[in-house]
Amino acid sequence: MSMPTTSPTSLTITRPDDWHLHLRDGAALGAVLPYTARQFGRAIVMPNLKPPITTTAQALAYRERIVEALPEGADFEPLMTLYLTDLMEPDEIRRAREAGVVACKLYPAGATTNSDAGVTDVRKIHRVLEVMQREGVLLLVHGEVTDPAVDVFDREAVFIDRVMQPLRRDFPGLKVVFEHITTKEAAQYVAEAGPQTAATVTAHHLLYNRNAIFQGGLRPHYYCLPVLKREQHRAALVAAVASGSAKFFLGTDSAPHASVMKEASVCGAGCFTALSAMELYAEAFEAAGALDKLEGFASHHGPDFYGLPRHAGTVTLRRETWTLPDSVPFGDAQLKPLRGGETLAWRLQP
Ligand code: OTD
Ligand code: ZN
Ligand code: ZN
Repeated sequence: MSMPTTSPTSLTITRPDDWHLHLRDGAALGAVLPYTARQFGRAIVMPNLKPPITTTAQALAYRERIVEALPEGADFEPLMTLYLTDLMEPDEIRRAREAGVVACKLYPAGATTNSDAGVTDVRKIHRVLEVMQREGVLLLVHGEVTDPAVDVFDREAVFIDRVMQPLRRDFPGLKVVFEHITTKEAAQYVAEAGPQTAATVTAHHLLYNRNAIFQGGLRPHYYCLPVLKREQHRAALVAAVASGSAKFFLGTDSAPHASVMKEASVCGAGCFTALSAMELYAEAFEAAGALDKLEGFASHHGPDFYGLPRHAGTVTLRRETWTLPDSVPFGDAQLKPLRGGETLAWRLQP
């Protein structure tokens, strides 16, 4: 079957949401929040602050700081999460649910930035997971084992066998989001899992493979966790989102670090993409010939899985060449967006 080749000059879609975002706190929060509030109607706010957000009271106070940091007139709702530790009490989950917290985040201890207080063994939180399953609180998973004997590039695939499969067996009714998937194994696992399992996919994992980290020298701004993988994995992620499957939805994992922390002998993990998130996703979907699937991915599948209403309003992306700033202010420091100083083909209006 031959498909007509279309190359639209603009694309209007239901207002999108970001189902995985790092906003930080204090001056950093004030610096990055306006970018997300312009791009998205809601965002799932990750709890990996220092110290982490482990109680309902902390989540509500953090929510308050986010709302206070919003630009005048912004129409944006932060969706709050709790950070699971070995010591989390089941009662805290009930309190969180009543306070409007929508999800809890499982960080295997030591897997990523500020995850040291994370869970050392999923068996230690079984009582908590039972309450989450019963109360309809989602489990968001950083899906990498931390076993130092496992190669960094294999940690996601090994996590599926060692943690995800038993977790799914033990808690079949729990809604689980496999966050920021990076491998063909994870894409296949989620596609074949039951309706209670979904995944977020970042723009950078759709656009780049691991060569990007080594292009002409070491490129710290392309270093994130889970780390970029081989081309066959990137291609599998693209195929998963281009299929239109409702199990895959948008989560930028935009994770700002001051450029002095990125361009250092020990480079912090994280790509800052919030400034041009929808533009980057549009580029990835267009390259796959799947622009018609962007709206489902960005605006429908996420709220449907979370059981939240889709937005009534729309946003428009226009085909327009523009140059991303090389860096933007970040408190007293500077922050370099992924692709900073380079041109993009799409631009979110206005
Ligand atoms: N990955 N950086 C961060 C979090 C994520 O695993 C993640 O969700 C961060 O800086 O908070 C990163 O590379
Ligand atoms: Zn993560
Ligand atoms: Zn993240």
